[in-house]
Amino acid sequence: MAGASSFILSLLALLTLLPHPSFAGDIRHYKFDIKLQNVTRLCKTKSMITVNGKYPGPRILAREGDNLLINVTNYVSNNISIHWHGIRQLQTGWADGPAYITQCPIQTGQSYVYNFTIIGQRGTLWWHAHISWIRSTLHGAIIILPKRGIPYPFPKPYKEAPIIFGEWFNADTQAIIRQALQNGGGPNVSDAYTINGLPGLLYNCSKKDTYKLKVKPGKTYLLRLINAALNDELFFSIANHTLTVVEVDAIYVKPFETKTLLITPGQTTNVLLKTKSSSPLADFLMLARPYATGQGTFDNTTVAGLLKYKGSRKNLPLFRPILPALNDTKFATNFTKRLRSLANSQFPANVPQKIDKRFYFTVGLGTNPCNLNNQTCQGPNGTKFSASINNVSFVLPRTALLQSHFFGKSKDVYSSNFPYSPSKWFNFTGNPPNNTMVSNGTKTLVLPFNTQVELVLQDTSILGIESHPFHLHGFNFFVVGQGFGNYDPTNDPNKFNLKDPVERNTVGVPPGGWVAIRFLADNPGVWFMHCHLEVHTSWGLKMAWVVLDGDLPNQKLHPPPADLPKC
Ligand SMILES: *[C@@H]1O[C@H](CO)[C@@H](O)[C@H](O)[C@H]1NC(C)=O
Ligand SMILES: *[C@@H]1O[C@H](CO)[C@@H](O)[C@H](O)[C@H]1NC(C)=O
Ligand SMILES: *[C@@H]1O[C@H](CO)[C@@H](O)[C@H](O)[C@H]1NC(C)=O
Ligand SMILES: *[C@@H]1O[C@H](CO)[C@@H](O)[C@H](O)[C@H]1NC(C)=O
Ligand SMILES: *[C@@H]1O[C@H](CO)[C@@H](O)[C@H](O)[C@H]1NC(C)=O
Ligand SMILES: *[C@@H]1O[C@H](CO)[C@@H](O)[C@H](O)[C@H]1NC(C)=O
Ligand SMILES: *[C@@H]1O[C@H](CO)[C@@H](O)[C@H](O)[C@H]1NC(C)=O
Ligand SMILES: *[C@@H]1O[C@H](CO)[C@@H](O)[C@H](O)[C@H]1NC(C)=O
Ligand SMILES: *[C@@H]1O[C@H](CO)[C@@H](O)[C@H](O)[C@H]1NC(C)=O
Ligand SMILES: *[C@@H]1O[C@H](CO)[C@@H](O)[C@H](O)[C@H]1NC(C)=O
Ligand SMILES: *[C@@H]1O[C@H](CO)[C@@H](O)[C@H](O)[C@H]1NC(C)=O
Ligand SMILES: *[C@@H]1O[C@H](CO)[C@@H](O)[C@H](O)[C@H]1NC(C)=O
Ligand SMILES: [Cu+2]
Repeated sequence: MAGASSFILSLLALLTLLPHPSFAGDIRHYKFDIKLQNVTRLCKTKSMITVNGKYPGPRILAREGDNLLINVTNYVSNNISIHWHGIRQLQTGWADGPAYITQCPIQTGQSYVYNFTIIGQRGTLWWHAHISWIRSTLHGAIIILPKRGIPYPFPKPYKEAPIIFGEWFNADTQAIIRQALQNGGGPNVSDAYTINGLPGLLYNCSKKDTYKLKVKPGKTYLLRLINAALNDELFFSIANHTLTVVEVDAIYVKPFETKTLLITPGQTTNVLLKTKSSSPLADFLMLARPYATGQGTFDNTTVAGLLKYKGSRKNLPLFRPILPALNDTKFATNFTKRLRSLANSQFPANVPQKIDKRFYFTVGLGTNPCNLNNQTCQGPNGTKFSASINNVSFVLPRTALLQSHFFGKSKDVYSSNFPYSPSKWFNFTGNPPNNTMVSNGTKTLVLPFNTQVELVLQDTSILGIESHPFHLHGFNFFVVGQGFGNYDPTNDPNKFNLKDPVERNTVGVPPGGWVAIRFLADNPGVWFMHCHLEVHTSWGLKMAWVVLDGDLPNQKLHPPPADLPKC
């Protein structure tokens, strides 16, 4: 007996010493040529940055365990980098993509091969440019099938369809954000939302650009929803149909039914759509429009797609779903509280239980002094809009953090003193302080390998309460609690769900409230964390974690690939 158990123990020890054993899949090559393409929507033609001339960009199809080699070549004048949103990038932070965090951008005429293996993940994710506002046109779906022979934990769908929500701007988004950052005001809003690149029939000059989902009666379809919009959380609903939510951010959830769902930029949601048992003599609109909580102006238009039953006639009556009010926080709260991990033996919820480090971050807007000679800026009271975490507005370095970290040259690039908790305490969700000026810096927080982290993100009322969809690179996290008002460190933890909380990579901080997340820092590298409303990221609502190597070989960041772009 003793011999057998010590044999098993040494086998286990051997297994942990081996490099990640999970690369048992295929090698998949993709070629991404970044080039300009003329695209016409709403009767406006725009020369836009695309991958392979496609808008939205090409779909990446892989299987859990596959090694992806994506050769990105930049044929446009802008610098480019691409992020594989939600892919954990275990030991391969070099392939994560945020510009000046894990890599310098790919310059004009250069190529970079993103090389990563999909370990322990399956579901819907997406890729997008991670530099300035280029992701408005540079994004696409990543579909990761389960390993061969492993079924979905829900009825096998008859067919699948990606539903990518985007934002169409008649103007160039680069110019929009450049101008806003210069004059300090809020950037111009989009002209339309899109489903798979199409604004739909509710906009002028757009009837022919309507996404159509053609279905058969009595079947189950898997819709892979992705919110690729720049600045807007969205409500989505299909008239006269109920959706069953089965997965978010490539993590299966306990299935539940809903007529309407909420999806923030950065999030993905898989739903089952069961069609009616016989062909109804009707067509059905699928609509999406914003959930908006801030005080700024926003694009309040509605994108429409059509659900059509095959073989049905023309000129059928058209039904329209009822969406929540633009500011329906009650609905948003109710919906997000229904999301629960499967938490079974096959798909356990490994929630960190013994927390090593606790952090409390305030997130919200703020201001910078106007630095325009002779002029007043267009932000609040003649200032410039800014945004911060714990009053630090993050300044991107000129070289990438990950290289600086790996080569031990961080001294002049970043500091490691990002505050654990707010430096100035006030009633965060009460009356805001008179002084709304923020500080700035390139500050990080260092975590030893395998630190169990708890982080509470607290919205502030500075320049108005607002929901912030927070995205963490390199990890999934568990959403263990959320509430309104100020987080109460004495009483709120008693209400945490440590059993089956939803696991994801992007979570909405409730407007005027807080959310508590937990993650295990088991992935060495430098990992960006930011609001996925692009305008807030641009204003500085971002920071980075530095996770140190562990002792074992499979706990260390790989050395950089030879073709890593230079600054
Ligand atoms: C886009 O349209 C412009 C103006 O019509 C034209 O000069 C240009 O060649 C077109 N570009 C592409 C990539 O088709
Ligand atoms: C990537 O694509 C570029 C452009 O086609 C090509 O020149 C380069 O050799 C490719 N890189 C690799 C590693 O295949
Ligand atoms: C991709 O990276 C792995 C290590 O993560 C390495 O073994 C492999 O050779 C790389 N592939 C290519 C084509 O460079
Ligand atoms: C769709 O829903 C509306 C409102 O609930 C209802 O009046 C109508 O009969 C339904 N139509 C079909 C074809 O299901
Ligand atoms: C959308 O915004 C415009 C301009 O602010 C406003 O006139 C209109 O009433 C709004 N529409 C809806 C549906 O809220
Ligand atoms: C939502 O908007 C409506 C109409 O614009 C307004 O009457 C209501 O007070 C708002 N509700 C909240 C919670 O802000
Ligand atoms: C919350 O969701 C449940 C389940 O769908 C529903 O019955 C209830 O009416 C919802 N409450 C609100 C306030 O939306
Ligand atoms: C500032 O304003 C003065 C008077 O209007 C003008 O002469 C000067 O050129 C301005 N300076 C700048 C930098 O715009
Ligand atoms: C702008 O200034 C006014 C008057 O000084 C003040 O009441 C208000 O709070 C200020 N607003 C902001 C956003 O700083
Ligand atoms: C914070 O402000 C809110 C809103 O004004 C108020 O309800 C709450 O009592 C305040 N909390 C404290 C601790 O003062
Ligand atoms: C903020 O300004 C208001 C009015 O200008 C003043 O009454 C109040 O005392 C100030 N509060 C602080 C904390 O300075
Ligand atoms: C950071 O703050 C300093 C001091 O207030 C200021 O001079 C500098 O312009 C700021 N930098 C950025 C990028 O906002
Ligand atoms: Cu935000």
